[in-house]
Amino acid sequence: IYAGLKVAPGALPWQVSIQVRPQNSNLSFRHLCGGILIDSCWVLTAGHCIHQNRDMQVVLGTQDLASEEPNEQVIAVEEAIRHENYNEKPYAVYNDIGLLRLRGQNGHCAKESQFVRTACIPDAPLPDGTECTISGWGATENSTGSEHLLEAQVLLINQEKCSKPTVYGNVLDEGMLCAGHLQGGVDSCQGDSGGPLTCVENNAHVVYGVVSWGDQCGKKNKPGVYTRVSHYKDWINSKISPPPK
Ligand code: 4AZ
Repeated sequence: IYAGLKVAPGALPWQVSIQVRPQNSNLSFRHLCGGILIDSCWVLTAGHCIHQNRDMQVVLGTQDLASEEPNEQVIAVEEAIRHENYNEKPYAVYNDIGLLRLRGQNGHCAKESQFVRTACIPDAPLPDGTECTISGWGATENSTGSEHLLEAQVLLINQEKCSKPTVYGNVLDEGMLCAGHLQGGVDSCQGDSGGPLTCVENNAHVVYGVVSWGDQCGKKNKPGVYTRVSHYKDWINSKISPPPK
């Protein structure tokens, strides 16, 4: 996060760290991406964060990646699902969304606490200029990553403004949304991918976007691009609660 501030414990209880370990290796897990707890057994993330054939785990309720904290929960990933139409182009990533199913029993995986809680999926579109929160352990203005979870406030930027030739031109589709500050400075960055952009809707925090891509970080006229969660609501529900056979 560029221009971020440290997050208070429990302030963003849906934020997770997605960690990987190379196959056939005893090396320890390392942070790869952010993720968002949307159900006791499901984490929403970016499609580009999903790597098959890698041991994956998620850490919930954590602030500081360098130390073990009393309120953290470490849970193995049982299944990683990337959107069927995920498509990485040199200039943009399409359908950049995925889900991780966590290890557990009878629909219980993460244990809800003051530090671990699900975020809601949005119902309605939010207007241009709405202030929302981004967070993660990714790159900052002066480092390739942060040990401590950071957050920043960004503004939603509508598709028309974000598709101007001086911004992203015609590469955006309806599954993407822009947020940031066109003057630059405040932004998500590498390592924040897959993490939340949450906005307050009817007094509840809704996960409106997933950190996806952008032309570098914090640059003027190059806001962050996020996967538009409302566009994928049916896809998410079809994976989390498939119709009974
Ligand atoms: C990345 O490389 C990345 N400024 C993530 C977010 C943004 C740019 C790049 C948005 O994962």
